[in-house]
Amino acid sequence: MDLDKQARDILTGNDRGGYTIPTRGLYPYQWNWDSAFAAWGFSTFDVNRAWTEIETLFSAQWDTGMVPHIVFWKPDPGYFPGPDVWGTGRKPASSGISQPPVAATLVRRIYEADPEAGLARLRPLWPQLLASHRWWRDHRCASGVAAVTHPWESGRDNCADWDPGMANVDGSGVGAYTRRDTGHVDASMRPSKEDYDRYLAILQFGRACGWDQAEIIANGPFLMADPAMTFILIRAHRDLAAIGEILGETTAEIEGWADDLVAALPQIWNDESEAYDARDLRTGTFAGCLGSGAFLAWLAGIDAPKMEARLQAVWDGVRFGIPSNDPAAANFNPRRYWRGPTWPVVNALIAMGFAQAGRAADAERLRRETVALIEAGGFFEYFDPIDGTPCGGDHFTWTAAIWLAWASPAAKRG
Ligand code: 2M8
Repeated sequence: MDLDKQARDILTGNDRGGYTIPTRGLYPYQWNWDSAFAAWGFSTFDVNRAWTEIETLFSAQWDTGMVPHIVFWKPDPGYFPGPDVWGTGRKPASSGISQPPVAATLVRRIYEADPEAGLARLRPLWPQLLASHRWWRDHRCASGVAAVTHPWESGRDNCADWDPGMANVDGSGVGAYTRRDTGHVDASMRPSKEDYDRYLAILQFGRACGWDQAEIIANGPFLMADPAMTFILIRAHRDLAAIGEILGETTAEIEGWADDLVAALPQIWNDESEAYDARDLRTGTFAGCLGSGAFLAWLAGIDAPKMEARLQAVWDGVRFGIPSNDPAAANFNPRRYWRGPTWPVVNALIAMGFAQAGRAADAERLRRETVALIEAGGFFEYFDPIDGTPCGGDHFTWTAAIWLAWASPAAKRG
């Protein structure tokens, strides 16, 4: 069957009425950055539905400005940890952390694809987007670059990048619980029990302090500077400023937020590995990891000539796309989620950066390699970057979305 049609069918099949789930079974709720990608995909064939996806996500925004990483619209016992475990007391029920703020970047694209239809939808979103960016600025960028308070906040949950921070988290007292993820996909592709204990310990700290951000930043069990989040946020601030210009708003403050992040980048430059690197903000320790996070630099308009040779080695070390970890690293695992696999959705973001930097050949190579994965394996959550084996969940929303908006031969790439 035609892949464009299959991708559209996946988006409409995962539509739960105003919001899209990432995939049935494994992820039965609305996820923050998945929804922004879903909207980008919808915009290729139903722009009204694209705007609705974003509006539904932002309708769950907290009064603090935070857009939660999961919105639990309808109870589903098939996912753990659910709303009772998070205990945020919000309506609609949601988790207590956020996720990469790709919304402004993708909203700008959705608007530009059809400005006439978009203007009336863009205007009411402006204060919501602005409040969410201010939240990032106030609560995650106080020490310079963008930090994450939980690996799940990074969206690149199980990356080796988080190992130094996770090593300091005591997961021994979290109590008994039953995981659901390993009932949906092979346990060898998912995080270990020790990882889950620590994820829960961090969650329980947040819950115990009533999700008080000052307390979480000052004393929480996990706080790491994240290159990927920093690059995504720089790009998102610039896109938000461009949206502000369209709406006739003042944007100098937002540009200032982006400039401040750029000025803080030396904080996450690891001289030893000659690359941007995640860093434990409690101890100062670098993760010593090189993967897709560092290679989002170009998305932020950052040219990194010193990282060039490393990029080529990591990319040439696999066959398909840019991997989430260096294939030469001892902790590289091509199938365990985020510890080595390649993610079509991250490839799309990196390619956006390459295109912006005038690296058309690199953008095209990344697209072709991603197309090869999807053509042979289908619309899976992620893939083994060496032999192309499809991994994780099937009929996956963000893979279908980036197919339509970027990878497909029919996509209008701008
Ligand atoms: C994965 O994360 C969730 C927790 O948020 C999980 O494993 O249960 C990550 O890949 C994340 O980036 C993604 O948003 C989510 C849904 O696709 O799945």
